[in-house]
Amino acid sequence: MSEMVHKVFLSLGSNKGRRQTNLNRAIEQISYRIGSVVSQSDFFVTEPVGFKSKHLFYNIAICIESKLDATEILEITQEIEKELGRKQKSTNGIYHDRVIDIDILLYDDCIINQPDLIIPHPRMKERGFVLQPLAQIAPDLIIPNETKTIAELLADIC
Ligand code: PH2
Ligand code: MG
Ligand code: MG
Repeated sequence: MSEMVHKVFLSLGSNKGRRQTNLNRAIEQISYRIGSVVSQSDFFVTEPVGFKSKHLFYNIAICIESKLDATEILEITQEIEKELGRKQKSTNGIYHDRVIDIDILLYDDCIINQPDLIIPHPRMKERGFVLQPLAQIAPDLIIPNETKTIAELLADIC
């Protein structure tokens, strides 16, 4: 664990079970185990993207302050997903309905390219269900290696 406090943006989604409860439970666990939640978007109801399902998603973005490194955060978010009842991970890019999905979008200004962890999240720029909540809490943020703000990236895809 490093001493510094890191600013971390997460995207959360649920389209199975009690969706708002699932998200609230995840946020509670994140705040206990990863770091304090400094901002939280509204809940956005979104159509499933990349797979067919009749179950709409609830999506939110949160900003947390954490002393943990990115790999530790990944491990804990995966534990929380399991504890909340997530059974299946996406396999070969095939998505399934999920009780909870927690994705790390940004970790300070870091660029991380590990087999199991890519930051900034590689698909965040083209996903409305990520950018819309994120634009609510960080419209002027510019992600590493990008020139446009989150609000501008969102306008591009709208
Ligand atoms: N997550 C996915 C794939 N598709 N669609 C919506 N609307 N919201 C999500 O969170 C989502 C998705 C992969 O994690
Ligand atoms: Mg995801
Ligand atoms: Mg995920």
